[in-house]
Amino acid sequence: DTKSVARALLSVSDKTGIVVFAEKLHARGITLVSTGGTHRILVEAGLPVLEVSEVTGFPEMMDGRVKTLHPKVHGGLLGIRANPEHQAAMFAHGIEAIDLLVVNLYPFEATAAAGKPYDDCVENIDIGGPAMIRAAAKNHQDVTVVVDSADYEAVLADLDAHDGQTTLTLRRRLAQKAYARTAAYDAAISNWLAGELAIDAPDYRAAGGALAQEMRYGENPHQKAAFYTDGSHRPGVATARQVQGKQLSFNNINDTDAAFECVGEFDPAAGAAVVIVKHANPCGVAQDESLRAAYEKALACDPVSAFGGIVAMNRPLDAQAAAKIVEIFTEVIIAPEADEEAKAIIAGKKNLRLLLTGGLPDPRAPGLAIRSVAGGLLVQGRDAAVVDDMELKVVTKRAPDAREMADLRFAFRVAKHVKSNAIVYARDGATVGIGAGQMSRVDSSRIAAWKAGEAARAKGLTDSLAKGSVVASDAFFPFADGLLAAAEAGATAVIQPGGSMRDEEVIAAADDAGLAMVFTGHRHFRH
Ligand code: 93A
Repeated sequence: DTKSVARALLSVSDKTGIVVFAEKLHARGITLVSTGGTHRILVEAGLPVLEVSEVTGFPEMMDGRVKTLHPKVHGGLLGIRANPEHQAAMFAHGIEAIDLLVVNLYPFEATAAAGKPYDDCVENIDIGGPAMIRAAAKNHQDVTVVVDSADYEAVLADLDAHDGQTTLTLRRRLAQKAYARTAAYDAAISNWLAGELAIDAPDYRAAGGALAQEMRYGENPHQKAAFYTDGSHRPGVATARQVQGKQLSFNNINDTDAAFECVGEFDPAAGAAVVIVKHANPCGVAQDESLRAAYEKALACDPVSAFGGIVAMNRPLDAQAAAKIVEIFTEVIIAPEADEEAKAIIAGKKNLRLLLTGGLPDPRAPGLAIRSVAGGLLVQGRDAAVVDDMELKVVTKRAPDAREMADLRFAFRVAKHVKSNAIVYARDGATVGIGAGQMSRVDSSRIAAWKAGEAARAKGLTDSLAKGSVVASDAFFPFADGLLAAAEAGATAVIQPGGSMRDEEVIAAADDAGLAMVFTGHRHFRH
C-alpha cells in the first residue's frame, strides 16, 4: 500500500525547516506548489515552484481569505486514485492530483494568547488550511498530510526507504495527527470566544463532547456545571436511561459513576454484586446469590454512611432487592435492567432516581481519564488492570487458604475503586471496613479497622467484623505499622502490590503475626 508522490502543496505560516524540506522534495523529483508567502521564500531559495493561483486560475483574494479554497485544490486532494469516476472527473476538469500536503495553520493560539485585539484574532482564524488538512487526511489512502515540521524527517525517510513512495502506516498516523490538530485548533477558537463572551463554564463540546444536561450547579451551589457525553457509548451513568426521579445533580452523577464502575468489576455470572457509594467512595460492597442478600451485606458494612447513598448492581433489579433498598433513603439506583415488579416498587418513592444502563462496563476497556489542573489537563489511560489477570505471589510462610484467597481478590477489586490511601477489610464476599482518602496509610488502616468495629456494634455483635477478615491495600505498605494495625484488628491475610524498599521487613512482620500475604505487582492509586 505504498503511494508515490509526484506533486506536493506547501502552505505554511511557520516557515521553520520548510526551505530545506522543499529542497529535499525537489531533489526527489517532486513538483512543488505553494501559496503566497511560502512561494516567495521558496523562490528566493532558488527552487522551481508553482503558485497556487497558477493552478486554480484564480488570484488570491480578500486579503488571502480565499487562496486555496478551490476545486482544483480540493479535487486534487480528495479524488480517489483507484476510482475511475473520480479519475474521469479530474481529467474532465483539469484537476491534478496532490499527493503530499504540507500545511501549518495561521497562528491563532499565539495571537489569542498574546492578548491581541479581537479583529486580529479573528483574522488569524485559518479556514483554507484546516479545509485542506481535513481533505488530505480523509484521503490518506492516497495522500500524505504533514501538519508539524517535526514530521518532515519521517516523510523523507519513508520516501527513501520505499523508492519514492510513502507507506499507508505513515499516512494513517499522519492523518490521525492531522485531525487532532484541527480539533485542537477549533477548540482554541471556541475557548477564546467563550472567554470574550465571559462564559465561565468552558464548553466541553470544543473537546469533542455532546451536551447531555445543563445542571443547576456544580459540586457546590456557586459553581456552574454541565454534563457531556463523549460519544463512546460505554454503558454507564452518561448513557443510562432515567426511568424516574428528579434530575441528577453534579455530585449524583459523580457518585453514580463511581458506584457503577466498581460494580462492573463483578461478573454477574459469578454472583450478584451490590456497591453502595457515598462521596465517590464505596461504603459497602458485597457479593451473594441474590441481589437482596448482596445489598443487605453491603449495607451492613456501614449503614450510617449508606443513608442517602447511591446503589449500583450488576444484575437486573428484582422486586426482592427493590423492596429492601427502599427501606432507607437512597438517592440513586443504577442497574443494567429492572423488572416490572421492581419498577413498581421504586415508583412508590417519587424522588428516587432509577437509571438503567442496558449493560455493564467492561473493566478492561481502554479509555481516557482526564482531570484539570491550573493551566492544563492531565490525561491518562483508565485503570484497566483487573486482579484476575495479575500473577499473585505468596510472600509469607503461610499461604492463604481458599476462602482467604477468594476474599483477598474481592478486597483488591474493591480497593481499586476506593480513593487513596485505600484499605479494605473483607470477609465472606463483603467489605466489613473501608478506610479511604487518608494522607497516611496507617491512618486508613486504623479507620478501616475502627469502621469494622462500628459495623459489628450496629449489628449488636461484640467481636469486630475485622476478626477473621482479610485486608487489601491499594499500594504497598511503606512500613510494617499499617500491616500490624490490620493484624491487631484481626485480619488473617493481606493483599497488596509489594515493591516497597522495606518489603522484607513487612514480610517478616507478617510472618511474625501469622499472616498470609500475597503481592499483586499492580498498584491501584485513585485520587
Ligand atoms: O485565509 S485562509 O483561511 N484561506 C485560504 O484559502 C488558505 N489557504 C491556505 N488561509 C489559507 N491558508 C493558510 O495560509 C495556510 O494554512 C497557511 O497557514 C498560510 C500560508 O500562507 P502563505 O504561504 O501565504 O504564508
